[in-house]
Amino acid sequence: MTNENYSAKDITVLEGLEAVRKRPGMYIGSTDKYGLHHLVYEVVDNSVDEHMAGVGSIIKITINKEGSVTVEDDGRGMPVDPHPVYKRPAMEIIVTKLHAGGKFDNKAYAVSGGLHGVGISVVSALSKDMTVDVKKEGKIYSQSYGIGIPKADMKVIGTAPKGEHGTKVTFLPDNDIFTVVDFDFKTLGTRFRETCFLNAGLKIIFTDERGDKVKSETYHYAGGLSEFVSWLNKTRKVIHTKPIYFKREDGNTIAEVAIQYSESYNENIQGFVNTINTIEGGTHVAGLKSALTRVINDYGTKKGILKKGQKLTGDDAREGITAVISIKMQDPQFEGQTKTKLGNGDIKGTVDSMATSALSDFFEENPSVAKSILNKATAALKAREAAKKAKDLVRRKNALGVGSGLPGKLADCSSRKKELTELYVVEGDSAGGTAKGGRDRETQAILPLRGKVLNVEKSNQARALGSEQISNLITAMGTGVGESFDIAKLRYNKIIIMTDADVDGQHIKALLLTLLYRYTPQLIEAGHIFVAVAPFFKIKKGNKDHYVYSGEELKKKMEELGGKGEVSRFKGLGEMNDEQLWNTTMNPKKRRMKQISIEDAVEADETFSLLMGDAVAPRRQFIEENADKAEVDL
Ligand code: 1YM
Repeated sequence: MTNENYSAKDITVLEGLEAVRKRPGMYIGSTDKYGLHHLVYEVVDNSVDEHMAGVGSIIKITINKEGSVTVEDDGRGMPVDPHPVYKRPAMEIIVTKLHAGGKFDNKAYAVSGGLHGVGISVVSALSKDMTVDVKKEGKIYSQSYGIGIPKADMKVIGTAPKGEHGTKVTFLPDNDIFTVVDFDFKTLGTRFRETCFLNAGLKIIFTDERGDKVKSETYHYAGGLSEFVSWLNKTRKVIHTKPIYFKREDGNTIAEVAIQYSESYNENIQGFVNTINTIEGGTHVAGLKSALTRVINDYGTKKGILKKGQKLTGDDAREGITAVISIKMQDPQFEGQTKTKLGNGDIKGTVDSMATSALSDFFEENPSVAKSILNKATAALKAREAAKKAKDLVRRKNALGVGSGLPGKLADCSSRKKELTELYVVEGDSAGGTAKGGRDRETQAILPLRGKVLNVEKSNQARALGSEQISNLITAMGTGVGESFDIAKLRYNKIIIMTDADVDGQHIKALLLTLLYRYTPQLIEAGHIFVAVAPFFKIKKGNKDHYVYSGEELKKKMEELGGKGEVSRFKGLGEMNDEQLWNTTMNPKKRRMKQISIEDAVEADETFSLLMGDAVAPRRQFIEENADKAEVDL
């Protein structure tokens, strides 16, 4: 069959994929970086399903020199026999028909299915080229497609060595559809590592052949979720060596959980549903949290560790926890800003009761671990009570005096239309002064922060909230933190961090992002957090000033200006006057800003706990590996 010569039944096939090309967002979320990477996950999910079915064990993924991606597995090989209804090879139907129906839908084991879970036909519809090679029963079958249309019939192109079987898919994303077509090694690598942690024993070999130097990483974890939690805790001092682990089933729902407490003061619980990272949490995470609070309280009361009437809050019980919960279930419903929050109401109770029984058993059988966890939680409770006493004292003082309760350093804006307002959090009093002079008073508020921000990785919540800068920031934002967080109380639409472009500025930026990620992650998820981008150079030509934001832009601009112009480098915000700061960094019509995503914050946090945490060996390794990089890029 050629492109010019297809029959009536192929037309319906085309209509299906036509819909995908018309509205790609409906199938893969978007046509930006997110959607582009989603194509790879969609193909890899097929291979992971094979591993889950018990057949394949190695997946090789390669970003090829010309920008295409190859995914190769050692599973059974996609079926190639004629489809009973379409009378075409099954491979062709799977790759060219949206939601290949009939017997192909009965993949009972297939739960990796992705957030969009749309299948390989969507990838082929959105690819300029795609080739599928299948090794099966001694033969190698192959067929190529362009935007979802077969270029020719499936052919046997060789013999497969005895006992070898598997599927290899190579595809080149369509640059008419996607706004960007270059794959990011780190984004993909993070996902593949996660996939291997969630599928113990699966090996992924990931190679990037684009650069001068070929990059390759192998992910393979026999320990599964427990190893995942240990990996997440690699920079922390743990209070029990072996993670708590359990796996329970209830009807069609399987829950697998690993938990390990460290001396850290933070909580890091990651949820997965059918191997999809539920960044916004949801009912599975809620169920685990409620079980934890109950079991820890019950154990503490029963053993007399908690006095009569003493009760741990959820925050107390989770101080220093690192946990991963992975559930497999039928028909997950995703909600939330980024559709990464599990909504199925019944799952909360299911997970709660599974976790309650598993954790109670564990505590009974491991009293020394239970005791360390209770010590940690009661210390949190005491710190919280002490902080409350101090806060009440301050509150009483405020009640006696006048004022709004807002920090004295805050230069507020006048508009009460919240959607228009912005809070600039500025490093240093002097830059704060400049920002106050340069701002739009109606919509822009300025909060100067003096000196270093406290490292929340190394202090508990009470101490953090007791620090002047942190309490100023939280008060100015208005939302509160932890269990009393309320996004409706947010006082500004955008919170913009503005620091110098030097190492100190990077450091303060990382500290602030870590703080926001740990204490108010909801603000990041909802897209309220930004980082201001200050210019790097000023070019003076005649009486006109031009600002550029990188060395590359400088080169381009200088070429544009015919090589003439006097270049000066901005070192800090303080070097600019009010007007310059307004023109380059604060004027909403001209400024550059980076919206912070949870991934950015996670990265800042990981880098941070590495640099500031207790573990020495990984810190040394990180510094050695990054010694050639001038700064941590955020
Ligand atoms: C690099 C991408 O697609 N591997 C793959 C896909 C399938 C199978 C094996 C497979 C599944 C089944 C039986 C089954 C697919 N099968 C189907 C369909 N790798 C990649 N490996 N035999 C082989 O599910 O029963 C769709 S994909 F439709 F046949 F089930």
